[in-house]
Amino acid sequence: MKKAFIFDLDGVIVDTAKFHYLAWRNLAKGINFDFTEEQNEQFKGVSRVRSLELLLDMANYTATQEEKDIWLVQKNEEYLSYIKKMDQSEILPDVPRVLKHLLSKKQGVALGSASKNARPILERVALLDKFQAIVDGNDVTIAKPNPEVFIKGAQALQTQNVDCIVFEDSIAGVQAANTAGMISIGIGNAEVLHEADHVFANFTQISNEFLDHLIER
Ligand code: B16
Ligand code: MG
Repeated sequence: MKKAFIFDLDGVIVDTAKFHYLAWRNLAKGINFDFTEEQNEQFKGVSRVRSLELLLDMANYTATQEEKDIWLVQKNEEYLSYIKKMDQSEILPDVPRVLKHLLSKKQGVALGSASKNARPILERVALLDKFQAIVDGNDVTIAKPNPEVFIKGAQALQTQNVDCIVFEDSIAGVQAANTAGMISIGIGNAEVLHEADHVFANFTQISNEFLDHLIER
């Protein structure tokens, strides 16, 4: 049996939410807004443009299009300065073991991320060659919870949606997988991700036997 396993990036393979937070917080300081880590939770899985809109709403700040354009570039430049310092130690626990197991069983493996920086991040952590297809923020026109990103991943691996399994840390991503008719596996808090078919705190909780069960079903 051949299935396609589609991985989200931020919060599933690496924890880059902390870098997004630092960059958004510095930007918020410029408009005298104290952006908290708790507020940053709402930015997970959300596109860069939509994140800025959310931040401006929170700060109750009406920006011109010119300001928005400048800030989007500024935020990304600061984010990239953190990404440049990443290495393999930033890969979340047991992700390499799961990838290795799936590839040893000749399964399809793809990335499905909202980030426009997915490729440089995978390069930094030396995982780029593990993915047979990469669908990221540069390839999609409609953001999660729309299933476009995962449907494109399935197409790239020439696999039917019902034969796809998605690993996601965001509610919007789980909803996107469900809408596409794929198996959704939430990585994180079971209460937050209750719409997922299965939820695990992290990959250390996902056994090779469970992966085999998904392959054979
Ligand atoms: P960028 P994912 C998402 O990645 C992040 O969770 C979200 O916080 C970020 O705003 C978005 O990518 C866009 O990222 O600014 O790098 O294009 O979780 O879908 O892998
Ligand atoms: Mg994510």
